[in-house]
Amino acid sequence: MSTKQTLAGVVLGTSLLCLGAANALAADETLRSLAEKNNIYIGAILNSQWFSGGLPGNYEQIHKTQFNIVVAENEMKFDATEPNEGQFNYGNGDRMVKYAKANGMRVRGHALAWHSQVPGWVSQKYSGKKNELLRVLKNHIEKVVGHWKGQIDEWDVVNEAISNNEPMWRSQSVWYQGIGPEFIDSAFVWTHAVDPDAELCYNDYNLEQGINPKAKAGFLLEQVKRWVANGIPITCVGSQTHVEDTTTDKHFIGSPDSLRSLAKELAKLNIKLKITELDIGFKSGINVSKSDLERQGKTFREYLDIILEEPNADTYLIWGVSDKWSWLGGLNRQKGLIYDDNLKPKPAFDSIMVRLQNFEPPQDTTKQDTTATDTTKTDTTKTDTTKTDTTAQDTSKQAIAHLGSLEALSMHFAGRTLSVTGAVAAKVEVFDMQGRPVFSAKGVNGSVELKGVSEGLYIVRVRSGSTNLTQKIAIK
Ligand code: 9MR
Repeated sequence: MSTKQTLAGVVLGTSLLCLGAANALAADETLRSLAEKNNIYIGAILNSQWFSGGLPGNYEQIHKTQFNIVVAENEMKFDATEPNEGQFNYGNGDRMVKYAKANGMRVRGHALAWHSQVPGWVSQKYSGKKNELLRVLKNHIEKVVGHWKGQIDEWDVVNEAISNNEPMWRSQSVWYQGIGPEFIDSAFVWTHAVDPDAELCYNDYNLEQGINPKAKAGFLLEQVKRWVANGIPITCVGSQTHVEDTTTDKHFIGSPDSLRSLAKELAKLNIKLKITELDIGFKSGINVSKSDLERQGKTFREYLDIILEEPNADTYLIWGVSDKWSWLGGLNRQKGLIYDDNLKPKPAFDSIMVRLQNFEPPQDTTKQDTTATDTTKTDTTKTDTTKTDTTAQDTSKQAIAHLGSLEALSMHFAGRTLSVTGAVAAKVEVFDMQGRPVFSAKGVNGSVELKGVSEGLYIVRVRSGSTNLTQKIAIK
């Protein structure tokens, strides 16, 4: 058992004891192993200091042990990847991708079209020149996305394009000023054309502050509806979720409930919600008490619940590892992460760990399997990985009749070999996480090898008669 886990166990005290010692102290349990059991991604950025070798060795050890998704704090942004026109710099990004692959992690790319961290040459040469800006942005996307094609699982294609106050497009942006809001549509189309397998997100902050038309997320929802209706290849919304605990009576602006409402609205559009930059900071300068840290842990847990419980939510990514290396000081906030200055787990770490240990997927028999009729849709099967899905056409009675003397339909994996029991001449289909078919076999009795399916997460669907069984799997 690592020192970190021992400490976490000590800090947890009585609440943990209720869970039973064997469960709480399982030797190899990490956030990562528990996230994988729950079919979600949990992650933290690689801080910029990691790229210059400025972090202690236990930082990386913690990072790769506890997390299974990674994003670079600054190293894939426009100013880092194309500091001068046409001169591309992929060194740091390549290092991160190599690290991620070596440690079996999913990779986020952040960010392609953003008003900030755009190098000076863009506005100096091309401010207000629409055609030139379109050319520059298209070329940037084609080169950067092309360089990491197949290696970056999801891109923040557009970041922070909505203004903070009254919801409208952010006008202080070289892209918006010169091109208009259609730079967003174009960025998605260009990215998809280069890497059609990547998930493509719109990413922004303050999305946990309500979905009414006057809130930022309400405005965004209208845009997402339009993008979907127009065939713009967006697959996800990233909620940065930089939250402040004010320690006043009204502790938080925004709430997990609001973000959950956004997830539910996005599900109707078959778009995923991801938490991409979570931190829950306190105002700088105040004394943060033990109970403040416990409340912070509870809030971390409440945001995690959305990812565990909403079928179209799969990612919980924290904007930093330790409070020692955090951007929050620049925002006049402090102590917003789950490890303290000495890389020791905080109560927030424990809250997340305990929740992952105890989460039971809801026994929800009314869940709709959207992959059954439309393979381009959101995966709504995430939390329902073991049950027979008989809901697509309310076929439960037929399913029971069909099963007759058969055992219940089930599937098991050994490497790439899928064994099906309880089925006669089953149809086996495998979809990637965007719902695209990657493998299919008919007439399966017993087992089948999933040939040609590369490493990654997939949804497997087995159909036998009128019975469907879907399960999320990781091919390693
Ligand atoms: O953490 C990043 C910090 O090191 C940079 O100085 C800053 C510059 O804009 O960007 C920070 O990351 C931001 C992210 O890229 C987009 N969402 C807000 C993040 C925190 O500011």
